[in-house]
Amino acid sequence: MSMDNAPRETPERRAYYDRLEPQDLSALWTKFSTLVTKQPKSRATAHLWRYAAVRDLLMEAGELITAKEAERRVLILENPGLPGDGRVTSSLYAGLQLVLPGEIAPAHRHTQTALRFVMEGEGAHTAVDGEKTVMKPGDFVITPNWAWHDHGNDSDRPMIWMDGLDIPLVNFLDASFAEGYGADEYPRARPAGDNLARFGQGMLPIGWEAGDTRNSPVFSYPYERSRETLETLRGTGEWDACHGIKMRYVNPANGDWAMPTMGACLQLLPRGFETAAYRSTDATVFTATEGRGRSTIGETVLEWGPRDIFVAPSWAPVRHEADEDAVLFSFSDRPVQEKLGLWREDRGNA
Ligand code: 1HN
Repeated sequence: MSMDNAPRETPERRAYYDRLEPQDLSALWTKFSTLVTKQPKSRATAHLWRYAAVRDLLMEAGELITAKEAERRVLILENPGLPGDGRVTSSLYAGLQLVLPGEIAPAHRHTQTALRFVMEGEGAHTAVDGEKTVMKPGDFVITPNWAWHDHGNDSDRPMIWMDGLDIPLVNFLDASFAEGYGADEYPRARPAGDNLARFGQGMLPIGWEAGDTRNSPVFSYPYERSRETLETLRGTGEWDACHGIKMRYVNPANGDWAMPTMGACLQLLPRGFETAAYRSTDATVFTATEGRGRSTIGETVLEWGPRDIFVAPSWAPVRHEADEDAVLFSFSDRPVQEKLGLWREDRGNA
C-alpha cells in the first residue's frame, strides 16, 4: 500500500466495499491518503474582507435588529472554502460585532472562549465577570470560557469590534454549554481597570496564590501600551526576517498565551519591509490597525489597508510587504497545537 494512492479498485473489491457500507464499515486502504495526508490539506482558502464593505452591511443590520434581540449583532466572516460553517479557519470563528449608542448586549456565558479586537468607536465597554473595561481602537480583550460577559455602549458613536472564538474547536469536541444570566448586566464586582492594576503592571499582589491560570488574569490589553512596545523595539533594529517585530499577548501568571485555545500577536512591519516566506500549521486571521501593504498567501495576493481582515490557511506560505509603516494584529489556534505537540513552522532559510 502506498501513502499517496489508494490501491486499484477491482470489480471484486468494489462489490466487497458495497457490502461494508450497510454494516457501517469502511476499508481503510481506500481512504488512507485522505485521512492521513503527508502535509496539511485545508479546505480553507486565503481570503480578505474589506472593512468598509462589511461595515456598511453591519450598519444596515443596526436598522434591522437590536443588539438585545440579536443577543449579539454580528456578521460572521465565513471562509469561502468552508461555506455555511460559520468558520474563518477550520478551528476558529471570526465576526464583526456592532453595538450602537445606548445599546446593551445581555449577560451570558458559554464554554467557548472569546477575544475582542476593537476596530472602531471609543467609550463602549465589555464586562467580564462583573468587571467593566472601556474600549478603544486596537484594544485586545479576552473573555475566558464560562466567564459571564455583557457589552454596553454609553458613548455617542457606534462601536465595532472583531470577535474571535474557538467555536468550531469546541463543537468538534461536542463540549458546548451556554446560558443567559437573566438580566442585562452581571452584577458589577470590581472597579474598571482592577485586573490591569493587579496583574498587568509587571507586579502581582503580595501573597496572591495562582489558582487556575489557564486564562490570563489580565483581560484587557490596551493598544496604547502594545503599540508603544513595538515603537520602542523598532529602535533596536532587531527585525525578524519572517515577522518584523512581533510580540505575543501573554498571561502574566505563567508566561503562556493569554488564553488556552487562541493565541494573539501584534507585529510591526516598517515601510518598505518585505518578510521572508513563512508557513506554520496554525491558520491565522490578520487585521491591519495601521498602514497599507499586501500579503502573498500561496498563490493569492491580498492588498490590505487599515481594518481590513484577512486569513491565511494552515501551511500556506505567507509573505507580507508594507508600503507604509504597518501594524498587524493576528490570532490563531497555536496554543492548542503547541500543547498537543502538533505545531510546526517552516521559516524557509530565513
Ligand atoms: C458571543 O458571546 C459574543 O459575547 C460574540 O460578544 C460572538 C458568537 C457565537 C457565540 C457567542 C459576545 C459570539 C458569541
